[in-house]
Amino acid sequence: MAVERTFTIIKPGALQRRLVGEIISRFETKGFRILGMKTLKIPKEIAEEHYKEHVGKSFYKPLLSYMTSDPAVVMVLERENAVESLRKLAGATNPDSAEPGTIRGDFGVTTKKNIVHASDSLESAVREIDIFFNKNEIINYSDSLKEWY
Ligand code: 3AN
Repeated sequence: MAVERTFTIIKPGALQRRLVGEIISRFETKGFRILGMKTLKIPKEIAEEHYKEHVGKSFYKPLLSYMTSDPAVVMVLERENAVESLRKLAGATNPDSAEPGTIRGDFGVTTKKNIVHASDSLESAVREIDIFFNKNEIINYSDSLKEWY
């Protein structure tokens, strides 16, 4: 299976609820390498670019307002089959439908303010990483754990 990069936003609600460590821990234990990570208050124009496919939908304005209200953590993650794997880890959009054991299933309370974003395709991942990261903020590396034994 191919090694891929994907993109996640740990959304403002997760920071407010002090869930960031718990969520990152799930990424790591699932074997994702963290290639890039930063905290930022997402500027409105960036949120608009990221969510442009949802312009005009009923939840678009509240979504923008939520995503720009407080800081979020954005990350570039890498592993085999990263896009599908992260979507599974995140769970269904509606937390009531999300399976227990998924991030949204375990911590999500409302669809409107769900707590993580995960790219839905390789194409989206490339686009979204480019929106949020400069090239020099992404560090490419491989696992060197064996050297420690
Ligand atoms: P996902 O994040 O699972 O890919 P999308 O891309 O359909 O889902 O929606 C983007 C975000 O918009 C969701 N994470 C959620 O916060 C919000 N959203 C989607 N559908 C609804 C809805 N029916 N009601 C309220 N908010 C929604």
